[in-house]
Amino acid sequence: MGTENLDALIDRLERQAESDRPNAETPDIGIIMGSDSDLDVMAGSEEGRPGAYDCLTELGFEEQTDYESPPDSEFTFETYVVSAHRTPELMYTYAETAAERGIDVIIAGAGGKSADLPNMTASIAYPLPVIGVPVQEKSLQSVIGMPQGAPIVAVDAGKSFNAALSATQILAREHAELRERLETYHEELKDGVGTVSTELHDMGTPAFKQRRDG
Ligand code: RP5
Repeated sequence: MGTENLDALIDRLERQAESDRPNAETPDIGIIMGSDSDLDVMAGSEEGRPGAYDCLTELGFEEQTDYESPPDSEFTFETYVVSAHRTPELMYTYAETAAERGIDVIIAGAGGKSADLPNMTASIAYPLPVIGVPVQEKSLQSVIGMPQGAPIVAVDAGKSFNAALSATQILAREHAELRERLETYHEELKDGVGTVSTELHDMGTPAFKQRRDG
């Protein structure tokens, strides 16, 4: 058995880079992760905390699953598994073709102690901004530990939701509509604290806990 699937994926990315599609039709954000075992952290899950997928869809982005046929939303993202150690050639191609493929920001997550996908992607894709997500606490140092001149922006372990917010903040510099969505999100967040604080106080601690715990 050979590496047909990997080779086909690399070819696909290279062809897309050469296709010169209009920027409005290409994904704005590229989400990559070292393994599909990172997906619950990177996308978000019912049992765990919400992730980048949840954040972006809440802000009105749609996932683009066909490069040639974008979804209706003006703002889109794509998702791939790209392993720095198992498929360095795929990591290289993804990072090198990202700008030509119309990606404006990359969110890259990896777990384990050698979480090299975010930092290597940042080096290869430079000057495209890369937001690193350490999938586990033990991945933190290898994600953020970049030498001077080779920057990466990173979030705390597991906080891919914040990575998506940061990516949207970058895009919002050019898109007033996204700025408004971010402001609305923040107002809702603030108001949620107001609601919960009032309810806790007015219901009293035992009744509040009972309602919360079902
Ligand atoms: C890292 O190794 C991946 O990002 C993942 O977090 C970890 C384990 O990968 P699997 O063995 O589950 O594929 O490179």
